[in-house]
Amino acid sequence: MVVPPTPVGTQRITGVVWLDRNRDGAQDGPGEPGLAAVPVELYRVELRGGSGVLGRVGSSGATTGRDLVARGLTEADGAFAFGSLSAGAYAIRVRYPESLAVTWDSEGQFDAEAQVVVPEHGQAQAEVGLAGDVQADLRVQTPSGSPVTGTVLLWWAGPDGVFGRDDDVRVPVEAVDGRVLAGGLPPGAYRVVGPDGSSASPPLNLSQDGDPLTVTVGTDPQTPPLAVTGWAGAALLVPAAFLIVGGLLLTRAARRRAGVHPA
Ligand SMILES: [Ca+2]
Ligand SMILES: [Ca+2]
Repeated sequence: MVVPPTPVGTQRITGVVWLDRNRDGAQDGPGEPGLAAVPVELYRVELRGGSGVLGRVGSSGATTGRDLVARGLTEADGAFAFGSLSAGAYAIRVRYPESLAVTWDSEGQFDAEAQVVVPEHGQAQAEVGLAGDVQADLRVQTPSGSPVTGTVLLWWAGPDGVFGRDDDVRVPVEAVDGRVLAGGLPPGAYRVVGPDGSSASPPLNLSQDGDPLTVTVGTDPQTPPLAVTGWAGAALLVPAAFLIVGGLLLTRAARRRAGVHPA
C-alpha cells in the first residue's frame, strides 16, 4: 500500500485576541469585542530533546530552534489566521499594549503566548484575552440635559491614541437613566456614541483613578412643527371658509339649473 506524503501547506492556525473585560477567559458577547490591529507573531517550535516538552520562545522573540515564521495583525473582529503551514509545533505570541493585562491565553500561562500543535490535515486554535484596569463611571445626557437610556458605544482610540484608525475599539455598554458603569477598559482617550449612533461626544480621558464624568451625546429630538393657531391659523381659515361657502353656492345653483329643489 502506498502511503500518501505528508501534505505541506494545508494546515492552519486560527485564533482571536479580545477584550476580556470580566477576566474570565471567555469572550462574553458584544461587550467584549475583538481587538483589531494587534501584532501577532508565529514561531516554529522544536520539541526539546525528544522529551515531548515544548521549548519556550525567549523574551527576545527568536532563539535557536524557535524560528519566527510569520507576522500579522488581527482583523477588525480580533481574529487572526496563519495558513499554508506544515504540521508540527508552533507558538503564537501576541504583542499586546502595555496598558492591558493578559487575562487568558489558550496555553494557560497568562503570558500572551500560546503553543499549539498543528496536526496533519488539521488546524489549531489559540486565544488571548486582554483587559484594562479602568472602571468607567459616566453620566450620559443629551444636550438639553436629559439622561440617556439605551446602548451607547465607548469608543476607545486604541493604543495609538488616535481616533479613526484600525486599532480603535468600540465597546457597547448599557446606559440606564443616564448612568454607565463599565469595567475592564483600557486607559486612554475615548468618545461616547449615543444610542442613535449618529453623534459622538468630545474626546475624554479615562484613567484608573478617574472621577465620574458627565458626557453629552447626540441631539435632542426635533421640536414638532407648531400647531396652526392664532392669527396664522385665521389667515388660513378665511380663504378656506370662502372656498366652502363658494362651493355650496355653486352646488345650489347647479341643482336649481337641473330642476332639483330642496325638500
Ligand atoms: Ca470574559
Ligand atoms: Ca486608534
